Amino acid sequence: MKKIIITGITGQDGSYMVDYLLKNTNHKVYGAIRRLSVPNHKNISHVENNRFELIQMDLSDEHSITSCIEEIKPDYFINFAANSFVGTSWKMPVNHFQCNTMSVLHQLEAIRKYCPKCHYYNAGSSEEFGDVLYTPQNSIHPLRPRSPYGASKAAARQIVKVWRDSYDLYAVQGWLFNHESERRGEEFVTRKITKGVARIKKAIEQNKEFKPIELGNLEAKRDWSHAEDFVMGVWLMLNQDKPKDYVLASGETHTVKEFVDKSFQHADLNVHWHEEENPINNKVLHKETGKILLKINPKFYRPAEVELLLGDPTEAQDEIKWQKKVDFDSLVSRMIKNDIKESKGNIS
Ligand code: G4F
Repeated sequence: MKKIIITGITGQDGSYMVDYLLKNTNHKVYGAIRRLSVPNHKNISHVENNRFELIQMDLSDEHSITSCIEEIKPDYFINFAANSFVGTSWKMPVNHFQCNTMSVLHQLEAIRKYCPKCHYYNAGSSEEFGDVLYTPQNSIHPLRPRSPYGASKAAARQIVKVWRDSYDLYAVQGWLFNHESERRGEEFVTRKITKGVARIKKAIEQNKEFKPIELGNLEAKRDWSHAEDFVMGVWLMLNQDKPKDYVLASGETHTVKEFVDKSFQHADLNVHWHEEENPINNKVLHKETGKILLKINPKFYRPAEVELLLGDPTEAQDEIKWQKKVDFDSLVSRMIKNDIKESKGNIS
């Protein structure tokens, strides 16, 4: 039985990865968790399988990384753990480099010493492209990050490349464009929107007061996919004859505003936009009651924004036979349906 370590197991990608591996392989999966005072295991609470085991590993602690790798000697190591919220990376940049960059170095060093045949994956990001030079972005687009988060991932990419080239390791870092789901954290814009729309729908139905959703830049364009499609792509990237980094993306781009519109539409709420020259004054109003459902709060604007992301997944489609299954409309529909079901009268 092969052994796989996954970090970030309680997050969106880690939890979908463990579901995918338990269903599609016979391998043993070790889910690495960090002790927290308030445990958050919601995304893996459904996993019951004797091929799944939780282990303790803290990415900020080199010793804990090295000792897990030395003891288990995994055949695969999938590093999904990261500080992944771009917005906070300006507030804690050092922490982002420790978690997203230095820990990759410690993981690769331990793999080199104790299990050099291990296939290693580190989660890369379209944020590495940043201030894009052309569209759509592919694997030869230069790295021009616009945030400490993007810089930390771009630096990790260089480490993965150098360790691959220097020690002949099977080490890869895919460029994953935005990927969302019913398990997405609520600080990311998609889940913030779908949770907010579900909360407001419930309040309107119960004739209760509610607070509008507050967002920042609605004109930013993102290439959104479903996370389930991406974990399949990561597994493909890990199982080729030779290691190579691929772009995973839907190949479509939409503004945050379009995501908002689609969310209200799937929640069956009739809305219209009140738009002014200064976008800070834009609002979404409920057609029937005239109430404000969404407004802009400048605090959610970023010091530097990546305005447009659009990925070119052709190489992944052609060379590793990766295909997405969930389109933009189905993604929003699934998230909205899930959040309406979960909202259960929580209208504060
Ligand atoms: O959902 P977001 O926070 O995701 P972002 O920054 O694109 O990063 C995500 O995707 C990356 C891949 O491209 C990952 F590497 C990264 O870890 C993460 O998963 O923001 C999306 C867009 C941004 O342009 C942001 O300015 O939405 C805009 N936005 C507008 N109002 C907002 C808000 N973002 C958030 N989080 N909250 C808002 O209120």
